[in-house]
Amino acid sequence: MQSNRNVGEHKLEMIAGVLLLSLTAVLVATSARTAPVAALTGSTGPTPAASYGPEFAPGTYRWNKAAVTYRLANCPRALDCAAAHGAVRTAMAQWDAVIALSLDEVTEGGDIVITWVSGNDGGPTTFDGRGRVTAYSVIPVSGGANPLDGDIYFDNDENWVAGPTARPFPKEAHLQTIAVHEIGHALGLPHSGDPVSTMYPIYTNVRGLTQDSVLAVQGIYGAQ
Ligand SMILES: [Ca+2]
Ligand SMILES: [Ca+2]
Ligand SMILES: [Zn+2]
Repeated sequence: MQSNRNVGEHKLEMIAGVLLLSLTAVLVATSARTAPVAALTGSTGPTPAASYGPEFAPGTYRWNKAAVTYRLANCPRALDCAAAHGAVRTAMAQWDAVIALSLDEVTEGGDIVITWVSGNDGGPTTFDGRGRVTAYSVIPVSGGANPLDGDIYFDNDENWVAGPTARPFPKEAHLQTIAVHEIGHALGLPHSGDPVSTMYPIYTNVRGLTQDSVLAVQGIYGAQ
């Protein structure tokens, strides 16, 4: 997820497998740099290459199992840990409620590992401090075979909030909204061009799980 300080927006972002070793991942990373969302990126200011969204159909990359686990590996600096974890669990539950794939929390291991990191102190990429990029997630390009598949990283320098948010980004970053978007990627969804969609790459306010994204994910895993 990414942002622009001037217009108070942030662009939802992901890692398109650029750091994974498979040929498939390399192809994804290459196509990502020419994805349609690049134009949107240009309209909101300078953007690093990694910010461009993926270019693939929903279902191209998916988990090859009926149950996927997730683990909250740590806590953000700016937000009470229980509130932060609650926001992510709520986001997870929204997806879990609509698909045949089950998403279960674990305290060790886990398919989708969720971590708050600062700068270059962890994860496959470097965060940029308060503002701009707020989160990355890894598309499950290996179907779960690669440990990085599905992992989600939140920028620990953002001012994460749970519940209502009153101040524009980057003064506040609404965790549940960003988590819902990133989990969509972790399940294999690309960006959407529809500005109201969960998977639209630019965020301006609190957003939930939208019907287009529900239908897209049900197309991959089947309805609950
Ligand atoms: Ca940031
Ligand atoms: Ca993983
Ligand atoms: Zn995104």
